[in-house]
Amino acid sequence: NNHKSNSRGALIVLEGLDRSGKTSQLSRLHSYLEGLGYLVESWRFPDRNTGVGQMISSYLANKSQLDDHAIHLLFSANRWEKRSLMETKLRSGTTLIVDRYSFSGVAFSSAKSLDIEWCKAPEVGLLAPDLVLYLDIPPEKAAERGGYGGERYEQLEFQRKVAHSYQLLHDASWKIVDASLPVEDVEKQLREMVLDCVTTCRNGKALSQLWS
Ligand code: NYM
Repeated sequence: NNHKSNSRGALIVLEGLDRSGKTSQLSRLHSYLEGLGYLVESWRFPDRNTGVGQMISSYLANKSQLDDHAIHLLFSANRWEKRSLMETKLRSGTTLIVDRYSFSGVAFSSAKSLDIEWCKAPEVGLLAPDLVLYLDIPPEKAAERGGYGGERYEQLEFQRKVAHSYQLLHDASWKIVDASLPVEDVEKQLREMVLDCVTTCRNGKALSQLWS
């Protein structure tokens, strides 16, 4: 593989309901890309390691209460505080595969009846993903998988609303993958899409910004 020194990494986002399999697919993709010789890092939002991330974590654990708008803006701030590092990594050739991004932000908050355009506004100017992979699973099926951790939002009734919000949000550029399929089948589909994206970015596709 002839890695061009000025070629950039790809920004790849996995989205989906809780228990849709994002986290395990992410780690499989990570190993796959690494095995092919790519520079790759796995990220996730919320990033609970920052000060803002700790406030979010405490909210999700029901240890603190926050106004719906305020927590929405904290989730967004948590992405903004990582934006410049994200850009540096991408421009230096590292591919980032990210567990949740702005789409989770909008889907979860608008499921609480916040206005969808209001929810999108603080995300404008963040880096746009080169690829959004949506792991599609019926809320009932995700709930059957068990392991809802007892955090805020991890309830069937709410997840149904989130699924609806995701439907309003996605556009033709998203790749929708049937996450009810066996893990290996999902993995196989994701590998192809990811490889295609990484190649396009290496060949000079420009970085762009949300929300256009
Ligand atoms: N979540 C995640 C939001 O409500 N807004 C956001 O912007 C993001 C990134 O946090 N139930 C919700 C979705 C999840 C929860 O995520 C924690 P995870 O992937 O379970 O750590």
